[in-house]
Amino acid sequence: MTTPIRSEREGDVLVVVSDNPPVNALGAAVRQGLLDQMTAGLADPEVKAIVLRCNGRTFFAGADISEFGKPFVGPDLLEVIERIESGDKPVVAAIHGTALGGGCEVALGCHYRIATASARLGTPEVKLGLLPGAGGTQRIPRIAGVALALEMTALGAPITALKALAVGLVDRVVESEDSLVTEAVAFAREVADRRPLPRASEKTAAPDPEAVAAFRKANARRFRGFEAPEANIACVEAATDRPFNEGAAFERQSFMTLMNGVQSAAQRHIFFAERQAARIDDVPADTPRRATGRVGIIGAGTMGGGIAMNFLSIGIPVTLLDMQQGALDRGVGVVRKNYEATASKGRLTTAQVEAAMGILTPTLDFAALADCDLVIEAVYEEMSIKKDIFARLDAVARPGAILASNTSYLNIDEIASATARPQDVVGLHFFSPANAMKLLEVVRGAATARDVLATAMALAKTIGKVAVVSGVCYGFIGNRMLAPRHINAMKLVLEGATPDQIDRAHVAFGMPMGPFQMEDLAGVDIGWHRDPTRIESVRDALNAEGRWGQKKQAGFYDYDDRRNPTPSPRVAEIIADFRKASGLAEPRTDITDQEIIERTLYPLVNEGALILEEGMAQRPSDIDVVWIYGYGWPVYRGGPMFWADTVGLDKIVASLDRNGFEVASSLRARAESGQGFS
Ligand code: TC6
Repeated sequence: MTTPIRSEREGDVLVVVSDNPPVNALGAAVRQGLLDQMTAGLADPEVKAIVLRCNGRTFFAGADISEFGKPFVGPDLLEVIERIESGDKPVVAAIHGTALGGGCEVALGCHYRIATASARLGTPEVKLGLLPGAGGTQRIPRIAGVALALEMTALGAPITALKALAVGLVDRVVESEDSLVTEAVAFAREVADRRPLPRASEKTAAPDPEAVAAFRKANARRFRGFEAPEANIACVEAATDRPFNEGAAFERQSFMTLMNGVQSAAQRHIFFAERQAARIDDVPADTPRRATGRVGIIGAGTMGGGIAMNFLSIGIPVTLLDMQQGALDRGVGVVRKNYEATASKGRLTTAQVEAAMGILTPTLDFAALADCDLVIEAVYEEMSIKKDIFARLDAVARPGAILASNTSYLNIDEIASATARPQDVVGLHFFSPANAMKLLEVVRGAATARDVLATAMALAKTIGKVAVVSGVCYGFIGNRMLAPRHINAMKLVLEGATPDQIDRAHVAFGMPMGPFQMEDLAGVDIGWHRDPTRIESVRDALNAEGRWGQKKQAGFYDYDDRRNPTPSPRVAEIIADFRKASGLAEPRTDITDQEIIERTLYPLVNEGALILEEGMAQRPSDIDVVWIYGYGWPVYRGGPMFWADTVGLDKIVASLDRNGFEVASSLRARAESGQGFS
């Protein structure tokens, strides 16, 4: 068996090298190799000091996550780190790229650390529902104090090499990666005879109860529902009130509890699901990409402006087209205001704001789109308008330009039929606010060319989005699944649940907001027929009274000037009147949160199964990614399809049957065969 770990001699310094692409994950073979090489180096009388480095793009990026949840193959990482730290020869970690998780913990087990200026160190395990289980929660506070340890472990925030230098987590920083090995060897020689060896485990960490309390308070909202952050905090506290070995044992036990729990399984599922989503089954990874050096956007509204910011922020020039000067000016003004708001929080410099605004070209002239490589239409959701725009675009766009629509519901194939080049047409469905939301649904039309898809997926990554491919169906993946949730939430209201009760059940489940809060935010009037005399639903009745949502300070809730919602007595009356006028039964008072979840989220899962049956999503995990990044589904529940497995598909089918839903045949078949979605 070839080992990913080898060593080379530089005089009296042994350089141990890991070569385990793509990210030098610390899998079983790496751990064994490290143990062997360290043991040999420590035993060799010719070796006075050891340097540990990695080949490729990064230092160890952590434990090998794909090993988690499977039978363990030794040696474990603790043993490797213990061997390094307890040895009697100095070991210097030479860090480039990202020293993450177990990788950071290996580095902290070394006696010295030297890093390139661009390197970053971090313990992001909390994002996988875990904690740094190889001594990280015990060593970081001992070196850098409790406050930073909390940020690094419970928030999973990485730090730069310079910050690490300032707090003592690294000892030296070198400018360039080219000189890292030479400097590390020189450093190793410099410290070869220095004793005692600095061992992080031998330091003490001062308790800092104020920092812990302030940290808990500041992050209470962010941590809501998650188990791992609190476990990280408890371990960091343990570093301050017990000896290293006891703290490490506590850390180990807490790590195993998290590892065996559902939350971490869900978060690990999403880690891989997100990367898997980037792959399109029949589009090979080496498919050539088209140019995307200049982007055109049609429509300077909220959506168009938000989309533009994605490109401007990374230096891609944007031509922004609108039909009216006023709308164009407003759109450009909003983009500037958004950038300036970010700058006022210190997250952008004035120069960066001006650089972004400097590559934005507003225009009223369709012909100005002629030199764009990609044009994204973001106008009103009306097929005739979209077709008209695509016909005009077809006349001016250069051959080979990608023509995209940001439609959230409409048929991409019909839009493409307005052009003579349907192979160049694709849906790029951004989510609002488009500059911030991470999800991008890439809608694949019947004729969309493979290189257009490959380009869209790559571009999504460049602008920091997570892209998921959807087939052409009404609402694509996300909004299509949203529909049964909303329809059934409204049915429950007519049966006697209040909008507030339903929203609370969804928030308790872990969603950022419930269906009615979401309607108020998006606008209750979206899709309304605009005839105030035609009252066919509670929603019509709300709209007829101008209760269009937050923008009117009235929707399903009443809002104060700061947009704080309160349940609305007027809405309760509207619902009661509608119930009476429709001859519905007396309201029930026995509706529980469990019933709300079953009758709103099980139908959503059922719709997901239909989407898979029809081939509108490539895989169940893609659906999970859509819901995590597009709708704020709690990541610790792993997305609706993963969650469905944890509930049990048989239970879900039984509930759907009981409540009179038509169950997707594939869902029933999976439930009967015991085969889950993940
Ligand atoms: C831990 O350490 C616990 C310790 C306790 C010990 C007891 N394992 O993200 P990319 C794969 S927990 C396995 O596209 P980038 C990834 O799936 C771990 N595989 O690249 C992908 O595979 P694909 C703590 C991993 O340049 C490929 O590598 N560490 C791992 O955009 C490229 O990945 C973390 O949580 C892994 N640890 O970003 C760090 N990491 O090509 C997780 C990556 O087959 N990793 N892969 O799809 C990252 O944050 C990023 O990968 C990155 C590189 C910043 C290192």
